[in-house]
Amino acid sequence: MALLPIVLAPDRRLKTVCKPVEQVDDGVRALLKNMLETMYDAPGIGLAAPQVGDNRRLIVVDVARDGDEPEPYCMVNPELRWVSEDVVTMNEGCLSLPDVFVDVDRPERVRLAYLDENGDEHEIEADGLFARCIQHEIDHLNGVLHVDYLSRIKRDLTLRKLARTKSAHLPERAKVRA
Ligand code: K1U
Ligand code: ZN
Repeated sequence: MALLPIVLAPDRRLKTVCKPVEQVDDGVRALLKNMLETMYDAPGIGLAAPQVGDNRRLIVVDVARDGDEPEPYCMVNPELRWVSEDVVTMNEGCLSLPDVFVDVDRPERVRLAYLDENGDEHEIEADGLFARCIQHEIDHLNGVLHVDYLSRIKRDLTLRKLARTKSAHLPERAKVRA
């Protein structure tokens, strides 16, 4: 297993629409495992493949509370099938935009279909933080960041500030190249 470097904004890899996975093979399973390890280490409650520089439709999520049993989900080609009319607002963070928190309105409940790490199909309903995190991660697969919900002027200001401070958030070994 390996910890993967997390791609920080601004970066074109975070603005790309990811490609569907055609076959859930050992390579995909290894990437999902490394993504889970990277997410727990960050720490975070979700992670999408473009955040580790891969452009396939893969996400991992675990919203279990500290001290509870982990509840990891590996999702391949996740697809929203239904969203509730009730919308809730939450202040969201993002591992690719450290220290940037944005109020985002999202449907409170969703139904989605996905393949697991064995290629088996699932259709589940999610609510609360689980639904929130799934929607945030699916946004990543479509090249959408939480700052894209801000007005253009606020988003541009935030991204410009991040570009200036980006090297402060990079691991030491990456700073020579940055
Ligand atoms: O995709 C990401 O950038 C991960 C992100 C997911 C997310 C956060 C908040 C709302 C929706 C989706 C994070 O995990 S940011 C870190 C975070 O929220 C957290 C970290 C430790 C404990 C609890 C939460
Ligand atoms: Zn994010």
